[in-house]
Amino acid sequence: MTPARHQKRVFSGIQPSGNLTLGNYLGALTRFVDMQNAGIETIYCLVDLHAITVWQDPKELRAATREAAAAFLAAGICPEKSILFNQSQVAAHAELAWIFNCVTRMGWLSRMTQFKDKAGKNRENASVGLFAYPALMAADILVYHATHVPVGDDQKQHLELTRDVAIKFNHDFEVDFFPVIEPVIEGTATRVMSLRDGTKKMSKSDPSDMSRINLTDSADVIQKKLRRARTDSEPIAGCMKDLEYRPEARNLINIFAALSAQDPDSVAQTYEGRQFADFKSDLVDLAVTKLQPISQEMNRLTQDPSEIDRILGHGAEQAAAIAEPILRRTYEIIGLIRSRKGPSRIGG
Ligand code: AQP
Repeated sequence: MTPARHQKRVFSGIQPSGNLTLGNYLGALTRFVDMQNAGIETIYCLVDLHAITVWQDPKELRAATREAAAAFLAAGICPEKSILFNQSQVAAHAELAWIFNCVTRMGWLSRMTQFKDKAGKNRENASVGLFAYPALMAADILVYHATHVPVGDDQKQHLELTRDVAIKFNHDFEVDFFPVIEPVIEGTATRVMSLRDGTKKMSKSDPSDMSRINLTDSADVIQKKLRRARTDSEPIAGCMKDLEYRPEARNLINIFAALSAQDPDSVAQTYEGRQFADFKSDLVDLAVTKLQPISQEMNRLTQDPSEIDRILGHGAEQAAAIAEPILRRTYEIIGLIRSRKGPSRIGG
């Protein structure tokens, strides 16, 4: 349970590890905007330190970070209502992550399926950062004493680890300091699947660009990708239960439902008995109508990188002002002496 003394505070992040996808948009960004507009305190972060757990070209990383910031803004994140910044500008994330590396157990990290997936067969060659990724994620959240974390379904295991870190820290040092967070995994599109394989998550690092819709895709590209999206030869069934063993069909119906704010069963009912060609043509119209204003706004915003940097810098100052006292108190609890402010700490 979240201790009552912790006020409700939302934190979440997205890696600037490539073009943001429809999965990031439906599973995360739209939820971020909803929480912001519900008047809750919201802190959103481009987690660039997570992105470098696998190789990133420096020039592309900088561009992807600005582009991801533009996606947040274009999707409706407002810097006057939410704190928006990139992780590496607030040193407290990395500092608390080291402490959490010493709280987290090897066994916990060894069980993380994302590490297994991303490291693949060649684990010996994976970075230590990729292995320790969930401890940094716990630090991202707990350095703000965040209580609620909206994410897609794939992050569930990492959030359970964040809870374990908070519980172990509080137990080891006999304090009630870090909140035990609530994952917020809600909506019809908590796991958007690849357009090429309905059993695999849509991911920005999938080698096939045809597997995903990027938020920067033009109307023509969206049309091409959705028309070529894998389906089966059966007509559409009238309810989701009857699509249980048809993952590609389920995925496209779920995407339609999420984009049109409908229940998946009512979408299935509307198209019952029809072939996928008709359905896909309506899905293209819907996706283009919803996504084109976002990509156009992203395009406009990325023309002015200094304005994006200004927004991120301002957000980093606000974020550091919240994180610094929490980090300072963490040091005290552990017994680490900290007698002066860090030289380059923003807002500390
Ligand atoms: N396919 C998805 N469906 C629903 N939600 C998704 N998210 C990601 N993919 C989907 C959610 O987006 C948020 C940010 O995720 P991330 O980019 O930081 O990392 P990820 O989950 O590893 O996403 P990717 O696209 O697969 O990135 P890469 O390829 O770089 O690893 C999270 O809330 C996530 O759940």
